[in-house]
Amino acid sequence: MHPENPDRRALLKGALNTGIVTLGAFSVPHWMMPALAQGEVDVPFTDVPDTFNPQPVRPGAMHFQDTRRIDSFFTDNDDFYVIQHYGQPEIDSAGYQLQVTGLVQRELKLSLAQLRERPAVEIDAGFECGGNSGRLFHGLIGNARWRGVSLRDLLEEAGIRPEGKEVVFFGADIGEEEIRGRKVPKAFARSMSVEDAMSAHNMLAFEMNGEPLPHYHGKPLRLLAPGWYGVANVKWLSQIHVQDTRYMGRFMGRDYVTLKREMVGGNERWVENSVAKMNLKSAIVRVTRAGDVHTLRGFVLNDGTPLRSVEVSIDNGPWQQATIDPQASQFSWKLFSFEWRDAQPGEHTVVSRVTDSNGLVQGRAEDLPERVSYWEEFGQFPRRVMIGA
Ligand SMILES: Nc1nc2c(c(=O)[nH]1)N[C@H]1C(S)=C(S)[C@@H](COP(=O)(O)O)O[C@H]1N2
Ligand SMILES: [Mo]
Repeated sequence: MHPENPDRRALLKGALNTGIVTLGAFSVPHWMMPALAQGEVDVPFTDVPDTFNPQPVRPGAMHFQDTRRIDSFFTDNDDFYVIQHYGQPEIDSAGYQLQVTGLVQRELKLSLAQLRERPAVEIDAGFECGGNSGRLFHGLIGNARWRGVSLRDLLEEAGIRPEGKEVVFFGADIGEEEIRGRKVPKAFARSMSVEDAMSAHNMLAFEMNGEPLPHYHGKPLRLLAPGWYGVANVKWLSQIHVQDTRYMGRFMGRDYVTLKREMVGGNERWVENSVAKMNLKSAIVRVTRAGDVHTLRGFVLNDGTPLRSVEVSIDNGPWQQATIDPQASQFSWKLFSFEWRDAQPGEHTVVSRVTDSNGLVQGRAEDLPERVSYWEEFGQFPRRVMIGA
């Protein structure tokens, strides 16, 4: 399935279990490695009722990844979470055209074939919905290898005029919104500043994990903005428009808006911000046991700032270094693991925290600024597990 190596996913699935292999508990060839090593069992959490039961992806529906079963660096396309607000439009790839309009030297209209003729770029990137949370076992998440064309190159070809300030990305999905008593058709849309849009990492993606972009994930073309929350990654992209004002719309100004109490130049104020770049976050999502050894596993997401460390603490004990999966790259998720060797029977609290190279530390939820609404939950996530005798 993967472009360079069809066995790659199988290898990746094996890679996370190497801790077990090196313990000498047993050894099997990588390509035969099951999701869990033989004799390795999941240890359920006791804090969240284990009734959460994500279903296979279905047309039109929202889909969660069951993070308690994460066993590979790349999320299968069928398992990558799915969210949309106006349904999933069917776009005929043959007739598809991307428009680039507004404050540019030359407006563009490009077919998928024309886009595919441009030099291709690839990046491993993971993201989560801005509404992801512990209630959902953080299941609104995924990590994939994306292939497409550089957004910056395309914008340079169109030539942003000096008065252009904001780049708006419109999806082909249209919903009816009632605004001030009037029902109007509105496309899903998000915008970013010209500076953010011109980041070298942004791409217009037409492939996901070596396959044409699946319908649910925006076929035939989506924006991929590495380091941003899911909402910025506009699916079924149909138009890119450059303008000289902020773009106002539901998903910029009304929904996906985080309300926080912050100090603003010495004054305490309630501040509203669009959900934008990802906050520094880690969470433990899986605990397994093989013999005497328990393994804590989790993920880190952030805006691409390099990391200094990921640590875990057990029962409020000292922070101990976890190991980051070496496949991690700047914008991918970073899977981590920690071998817990002296776990005593009984119920325990386990928690992770991540620190980036600027010294920013993932804080405890109770130490973060007061926040209304569930957007951007990125505080530490203590979990409870029961260790058997
Ligand atoms: N066109 C369009 N793009 C969209 C959305 C949408 O409703 N319409 N939802 C956004 C949100 S809120 C999220 S979290 C991500 C989810 O991307 P995925 O379904 O590929 O995981 O898509 C974003 N892009
Ligand atoms: Mo989202």
